Parts: sequence; C-alpha cells; structure tokens
Amino acid sequence: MEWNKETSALIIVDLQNDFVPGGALEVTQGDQLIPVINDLQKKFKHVIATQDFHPADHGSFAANHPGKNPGDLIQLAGLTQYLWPVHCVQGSRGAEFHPDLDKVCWSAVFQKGKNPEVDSYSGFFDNARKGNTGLGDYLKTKGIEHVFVCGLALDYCVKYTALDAKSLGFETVLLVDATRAVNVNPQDGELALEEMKQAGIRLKTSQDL
Ligand code: VGL
Ligand code: ZN
Repeated sequence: MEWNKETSALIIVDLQNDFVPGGALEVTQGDQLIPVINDLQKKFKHVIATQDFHPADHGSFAANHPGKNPGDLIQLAGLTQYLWPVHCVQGSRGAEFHPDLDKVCWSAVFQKGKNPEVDSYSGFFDNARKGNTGLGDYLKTKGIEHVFVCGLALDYCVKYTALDAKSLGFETVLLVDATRAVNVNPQDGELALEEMKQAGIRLKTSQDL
C-alpha cells in the first residue's frame, strides 16, 4: 500500500486496563492487540491515543441509576443509553493504559467521557455531538489526511471514532487485526464492520501497511 507518513496518523482507541481480560468491561482477547499495536506504532510518525476517562458519577454507569443493571437502557442526553458496569474512572487503575503498550512515541492523548451527563464513544465528539475533544482540529493542524484506527472496542469506541474521522473528511482505514469487539450481541462486531464499510471506511490489516 502506498501511503504518506507525514500525512498519516494512527489512532489507538481506549487500550486501557478495564477493557482487557480481568478489567471491569473486559473485551475477549483485548490484550492480544498489544504486540500487534506496538508493531504498528513503529510504522507511524503521528501516533495518538484516546482514553475513556469517566468521573465516578458518570451517567453511563448502571450503578448510578437505582434499580438498574448493566445492559439496561435509559435515556441520557436525549439518547438511548446502554448502561455499563463502572469502568475507566478517573484516577483508577482501570483507566490507565495497558502497562505493556508502548507510549513513548505518542504525540498526544485525547480524553473523553468526562461529562457525566452524556456518554462519549468517539474520540472526536460526545454521543450528542455537542462536546468536542479537539482531536479533529489537532489532526488538521498537523496536516493529517489519512487516519488509521485500531484499539477497543470495535463495536463502540473504535466504530464511532472511525465514523467521525470519515465524516470530518479524513481518509479513514480500520485495522481489522488490531481491534476486538465487546459483542454484547454476538453479531455486533460483524455489524460494525459492515456499517463502517458502508460509510466508506477502508478495512485493512497491519500486514497491508
Ligand atoms: C467503550 C463502552 C463504554 C469503548 C467505552 O471504549 O469501546 N465501550 N465506554
Ligand atoms: Zn466508557
């Protein structure tokens, strides 16, 4: 594949302790991405990470809604919200990046999910598309045209980050071997791939780079 290092960025989505096996919102085989993504990073000049970073009173936590359990649906910020176990709380070990993930070459980290009133799957905007992390402007300022997305979880934060990247005009590639799905429903990962393809996001593997 022909690609320009100067105008390309790798976005590593939410590779945090709570999303790997043993974490509060574990993704099956999530830890298997670490060596894949450490290798990938070597191919990029611009590497950016996103971090799910919730206050303890976040509205996406079932525990903050009396009588509700993870998996229940509520209304939050005018949107249907799937309720999660408490995860990625600011200052907790679960919110920290996986210890084996190489971080030395990162250009920037964008935190999201800090507003308790709304969830935020994408690294660009909250789910109501009101709050903006600044990631889009950051990439444009750096002259980035091509965005490569990897990390956790395919059917939530990876999908919405890739869709927003595409909608902002970046040529967007999803790295299929460098992501895993939560699969609340068994087909969710497959459906996410299909939705991204329909949106014009290209699906590639790290071997293609
Ligand atoms: C995520 C659910 C809740 C993710 C974050 O990183 O995919 N999923 N918060
Ligand atoms: Zn979250």
